[in-house]
Amino acid sequence: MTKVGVIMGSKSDLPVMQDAIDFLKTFDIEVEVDIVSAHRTPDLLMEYGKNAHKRGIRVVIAGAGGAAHLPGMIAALSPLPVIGVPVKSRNSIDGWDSILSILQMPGGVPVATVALDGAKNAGILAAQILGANDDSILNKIIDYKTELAEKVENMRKDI
Ligand code: RP5
Repeated sequence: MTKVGVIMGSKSDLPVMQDAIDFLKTFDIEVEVDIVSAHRTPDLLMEYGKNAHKRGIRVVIAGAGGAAHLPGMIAALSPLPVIGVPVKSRNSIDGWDSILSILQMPGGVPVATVALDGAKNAGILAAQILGANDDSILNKIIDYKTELAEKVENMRKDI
């Protein structure tokens, strides 16, 4: 079964990253969750980046705060698409450090970066990447977008 790998630099990132996990679960997409620290477990980072695709993972969502090297290093090592989630962590100045560390990748090594603490969008984007090649997921995305539009239509009726 196709899997999304959700990794983060610390358990302290989990409250943010949970939004991606929860979204993917509503789509019945298998999620493998782990903690991989670029700076504190560099050997694990190397192992994850080189091998994630060998066990069925097809998209990686990586979240980290502060000097956030995890998404970029996974993108350097892995053939998989990597979605980066900047996290406003306790060691972050104001979030910009994490945003820029994840966003400003050199040409050739892309990380699709979502908004600060924007893990839900990372989950949606991962589902859309899988949905490009899986009609059942694609149809769930279509339904999800219909629901979004209905919510706004209800707001318009209530105002
Ligand atoms: C980063 O440092 C982690 O991704 C986390 O956002 C931040 C703080 O980590 P802890 O001190 O909470 O373990 O590497």
